[in-house]
Amino acid sequence: MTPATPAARLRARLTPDRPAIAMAAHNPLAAKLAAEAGFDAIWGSGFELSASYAVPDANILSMDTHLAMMRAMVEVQPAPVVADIDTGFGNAVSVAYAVPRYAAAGVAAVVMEDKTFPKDSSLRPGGRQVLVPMAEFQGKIEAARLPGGPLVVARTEALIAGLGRDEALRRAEAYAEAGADAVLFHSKQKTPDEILEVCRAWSGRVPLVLVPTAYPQLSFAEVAALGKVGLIICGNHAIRAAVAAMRDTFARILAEGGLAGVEDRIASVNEIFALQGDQEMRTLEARFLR
Ligand code: SPV
Ligand code: MG
Repeated sequence: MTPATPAARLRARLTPDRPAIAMAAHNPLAAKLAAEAGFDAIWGSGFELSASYAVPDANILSMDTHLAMMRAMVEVQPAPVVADIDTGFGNAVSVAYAVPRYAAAGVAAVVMEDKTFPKDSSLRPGGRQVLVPMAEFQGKIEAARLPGGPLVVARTEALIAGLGRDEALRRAEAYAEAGADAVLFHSKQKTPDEILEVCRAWSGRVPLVLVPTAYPQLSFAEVAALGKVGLIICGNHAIRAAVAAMRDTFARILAEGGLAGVEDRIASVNEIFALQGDQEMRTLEARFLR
């Protein structure tokens, strides 16, 4: 029997009565920690990766930088990787060249948004949120579909762009019609009202994906109760946790004039060895070094 592809494994987990939960990661170590913690999938976030390079999430980094990161995440941990390919790095032709490379890297899904290239962060106050025409994005979805390839998640930014619920739903139907395996509705409203309204009005034709960064008060159980959402993405919580922890540690070391005070507050060197796969290397050393 052929082993299930990463896409098939993820598809089986997009269960609206118990949505899969993905944690964002900006490097393979963060992906490994998320898988160890028990998350169902890894969100290969453009926001996190850009932040880890200290540049804006606006297609400043190249596709190759993101692709290399996705491949490295796939290599070191078992959870399916959901790759954030932004707008697909150009037009539908760009998408047709990009997605096979993501498939070869072993990702389970690509998430592509209907904004113009270069994109701007959806969460940025006053950001450029201009959408491509619906038919153009349908072409991009068709270009992203590969037999046996990653799932294609079509992300509409209609709510982010202020175009309202009806436009969001109209686009979502058109994207499902074009072959999207799931639809992501993104909202940056500070309460879940807008997203709940859209989810309730959704036909249910394909599972939905949510990124509740702006409305964190919506619990996973409340999302499950909607019966429409297959995947919840924790969009940027790895990088934000890392920044808070590093800031605290760095300030403490300088304030205290030494390292002793942080020793019990940070991971031990042995923990890091374990995360680096030290045990596997010892096995190789024993077998092959002479
Ligand atoms: C990301 O994490 O890169 C996303 C989600 O696309 S958001 O930043 O909310 O747009
Ligand atoms: Mg992104």
